[in-house]
Amino acid sequence: MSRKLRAAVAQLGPIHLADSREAVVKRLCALLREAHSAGVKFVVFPELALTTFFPRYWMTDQAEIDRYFERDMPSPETRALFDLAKELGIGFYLGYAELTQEKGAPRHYNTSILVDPDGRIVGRYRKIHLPGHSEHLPQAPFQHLEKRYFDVGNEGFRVWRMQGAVMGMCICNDRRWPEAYRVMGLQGVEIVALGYNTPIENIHHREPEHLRMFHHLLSLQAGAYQNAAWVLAAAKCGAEDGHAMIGGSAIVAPTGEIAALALTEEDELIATNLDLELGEYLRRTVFNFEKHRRVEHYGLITSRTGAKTEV
Ligand code: CDV
Repeated sequence: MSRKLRAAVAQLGPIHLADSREAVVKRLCALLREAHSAGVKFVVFPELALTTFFPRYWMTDQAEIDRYFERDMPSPETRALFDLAKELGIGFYLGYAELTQEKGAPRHYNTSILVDPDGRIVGRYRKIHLPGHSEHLPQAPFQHLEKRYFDVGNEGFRVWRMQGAVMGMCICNDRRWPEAYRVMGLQGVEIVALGYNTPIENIHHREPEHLRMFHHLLSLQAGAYQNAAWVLAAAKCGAEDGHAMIGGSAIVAPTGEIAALALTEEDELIATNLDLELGEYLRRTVFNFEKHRRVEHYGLITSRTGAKTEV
């Protein structure tokens, strides 16, 4: 019997500093209704989907920073999204900034959750590959302060069984790291959900703009193919208060082929029927991990972080 799940990526256009959480949640709910009309059962929303991409702003007042974080999930403002998803019988992935307490101290994470069609949170992921910098770079066109505002995720790359599939999560910059997909691949992941906010400009060095989209799609396609998994990637994009970010939300098949691609830089839904058996021949043949992996030669991957040439 074939296993299919009709799934969608719900791309978001810009969220400006002046936009309230309530206004954003209304947009998420509109996309969820559109998904329902299209027969979709699982929806992926972007990274930090409730606010503007605030790591672009230098802030020193912790109270000001904490305004972008959620202390509870569902929060009073997101309750409507959970209720609607339950009413429509749709599971979803949502990215947001999480403020929690660990051993009596505040911790800040760039987090995503998996919510089942009954509105229950079944999985949580805290971003591990935090990009950017922690110091103020006054010469840069904008900041990328994820290393300042977030703690490194402390829960690893896990998978969960939901809606008949093995699902994993990662967030934005994680998609550029093969280790992220592989750790999920080794747990039999079938669907990798991820959200992202990728500025069109690289603040560290100038590069042609088209490379941002090329590297984004290259990373998704390689991760999908090499782990025989569907990859569902949702952008927050367009110009937020003048700061432009790439679109290119995509659904990538286990073959590495792009099954659906967003065309705009606005709120846009793209949907595909995920055939969960499509990756099986890859897992049986070229990527039969049990048969072909040679872990005795991979030690450096976990014992060494930076490259070191010893010859
Ligand atoms: N939000 C992100 O993680 N953004 C990063 C940076 C490096 C642009 C990304 O990988 O897209």
